Formats: sequence, structure tokens, C-alpha cells
Amino acid sequence: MSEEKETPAHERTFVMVKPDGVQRGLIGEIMSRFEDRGLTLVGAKFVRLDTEIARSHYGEHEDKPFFDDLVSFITAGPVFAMVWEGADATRQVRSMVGETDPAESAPGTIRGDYGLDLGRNVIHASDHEDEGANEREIELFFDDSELYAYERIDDPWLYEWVLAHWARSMVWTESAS
Ligand code: RTP
Ligand code: MG
Repeated sequence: MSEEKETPAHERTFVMVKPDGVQRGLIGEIMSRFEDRGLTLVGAKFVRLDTEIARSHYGEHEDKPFFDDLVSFITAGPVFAMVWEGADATRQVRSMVGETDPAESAPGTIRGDYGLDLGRNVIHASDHEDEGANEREIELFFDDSELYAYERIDDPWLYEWVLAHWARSMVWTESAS
């Protein structure tokens, strides 16, 4: 029997369709991409950020010249906040989002397919290079009671280790009977 493979840890990450993505009708398209990839949606809500939350969310950029414009933009209309779960989710989602500047983002990424302008880049996702950013951002936007843990019915076909585990238990059941 083959050895168990190392699987990246399952984790949750925070994603937000920004006001431009909402106004342009891109929520469904963006959610579909994460669903199709196999990630599990554990929380979602439509909210309009107040200035305090926006300043806190983008606190790392407080001293940057673009900070005030960024806060004005992100509070200009409702956003669609989500939490997605899966193996190595934070890094995988960021790779699907693309570069900060849509002009530098590869076709096939969300920003590369739907954006043109650095200040209107459609989507936010927690930065995998900023340790703990996913957990901090989830806590800023969601209460625990708004997040739901469950397994997707296709998990056994999404992860090798789940199917291998399942197959081993089937073999054991058959030989035991
Ligand atoms: P985000 O936090 O929104 O997901 O974007 P990001 O990680 O890819 O980029 P980040 O460096 O965190 O920047 C946050 C947002 O600020 C705007 N920005 N403007 N004018 C500029 O030089 C500049 N640099 C960044 C972008 O809209 C970026 O998404
Ligand atoms: Mg960022």
C-alpha cells in the first residue's frame, strides 16, 4: 500500500468583491470560480463598510499616499464579503486573483480578466505573505455564528488523501465481510 502523502493544511481565507465588482455584476462569476476550483464557501454577506472598518482593514497602508482614496473607494458602495476554505486556500485564492495591478495580471486571473486599473481592481483577498492576515480579516468581518463548517460532497474526488482513505476503508469493509 502506498504511503500517505503530505497534504497542505486546510485553512480559511477572506475574500471580498469590491464596490466596482458589485456594481459591474461580477459577484456570481467570481463565486463560481472559487466553487469550481473546489473551495468550500463557509460564510458570505453583503455589507457596506464604514470608514472605521475600512481604515482598520487597510491599516497596513495608512501612511501611503493612496490610503484616503482607497478608503473612499471601498466605502463607496456595498461589498460582498466571503470566507472560503480548502487546502492552502489563502495562497491558492491569491493566485486566482492575480497581481495588485490588473494591467500586470495574467489572463485567466480575476483581475487579469475583469480589471484594467490599479484603483479599481474588483476583488480583495487575504495576503498569504502576511502571516495571520486571513484570520485577522475573517474576524474583522464575521462573527463565528456566521460561519458554517461542512464537507462538500465532492471532497473525496477533490483531495487524493480523502479518496485514498475512503478506498482503504472500503477494502477493509469488503475483506471483513
Ligand atoms: P487588496 O489588499 O485590495 O487585496 O490588494 P493587494 O493586496 O493586491 O494590494 P495592496 O498592496 O494590499 O494594496 C491595497 C489596494 O490599494 C490600491 N493601491 N494603490 N496607487 C498605488 O500605488 C496603489 N497601490 C495599491 C490597490 O487598489 C490595492 O488593491
Ligand atoms: Mg492587500
